[in-house]
Amino acid sequence: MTALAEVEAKAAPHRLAVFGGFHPGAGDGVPPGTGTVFLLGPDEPGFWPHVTSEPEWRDGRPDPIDRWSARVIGDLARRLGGPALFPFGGPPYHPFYRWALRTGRAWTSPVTLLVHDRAGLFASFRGAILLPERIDLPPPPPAAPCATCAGQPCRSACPAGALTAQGYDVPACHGFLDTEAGADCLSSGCVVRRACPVSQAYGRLPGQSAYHMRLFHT
Ligand code: B12
Ligand code: SF4
Ligand code: SF4
Repeated sequence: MTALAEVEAKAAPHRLAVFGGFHPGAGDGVPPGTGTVFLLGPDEPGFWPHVTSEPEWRDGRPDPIDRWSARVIGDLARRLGGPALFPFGGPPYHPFYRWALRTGRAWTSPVTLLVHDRAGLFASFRGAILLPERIDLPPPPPAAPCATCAGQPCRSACPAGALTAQGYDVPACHGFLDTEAGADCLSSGCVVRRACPVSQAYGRLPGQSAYHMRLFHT
């Protein structure tokens, strides 16, 4: 019988952490016969130097991080006895946002992006592992960090007013990124995601954000 500690131990050498798990039911969009879903995310600090020293980053072909995730998490899942699913490769997409909410370790933030108990607004997932057993999971935190967050800086951080309680105005964000003032978001990551105190304690490097922002804004 697999235990959470075994999944964590097998993921750790790849600088991946278990960002939560849940026992799926009808309506979760998970294949029948799945007892437990684990979501994996970057284990910071250290994920970015690790992944950029791997073969996929150095071979010069497109989508190195997604190809690395498919290889490493696919292999991990096989060794643990189940399939892996990924947030990329769509449309259609597997509902990672909804699955993150199901773990009880991520919540819809005041600006609609996910906020995670460890990664804050830098929540992101590299893949999911689906195992047939129903594995014991620790109880999730009692509340989102937002409940006690002084001033909720995410609400007013976007210089373009693109990410607010009303949701994400994607064209406004891209419009701002095309201006000179958008260089900070492109090189260091979304100001809203960086404003969150939980994000700040996570240890994510600006280089990783710059890579994803470049893909987002091409
Ligand atoms: C399409 C998509 C986008 C689109 C549209 C987002 C949107 N408004 O829904 C665009 C291209 C705009 C986008 C942008 C980004 N995204 Co995006 N995106 C996705 C993707 C691939 C599919 C979402 C989907 O349609 N799923 C299908 C439906 C059926 O599943 P769902 O879980 O129910 O989908 C829900 C979410 O979309 C959610 N939602 C609602 N409002 C918003 C607003 C935002 C900003 C997001 C991200 C989601 C979201 O509501 C949907 C319905 O319940 C997911 C990965 C995935 N497989 O889910 C990532 C994902 C949601 N994105 C993610 C990320 C990291 C980003 C970026 C921050 C990338 C970056 N630069 O690093 C940017 C935002 C730019 C910024 N300001 O920094 C993360 C989660 C981030 C978070 N903390 O919430 C995910 C889970 C990918 C991952 N690998 O972890 N994204
Ligand atoms: S800045 Fe505060 S309110 Fe906003 S997502 Fe982070 S913890 Fe929640
Ligand atoms: S990337 Fe910059 S412009 Fe876009 S939502 Fe984040 S802070 Fe606003």
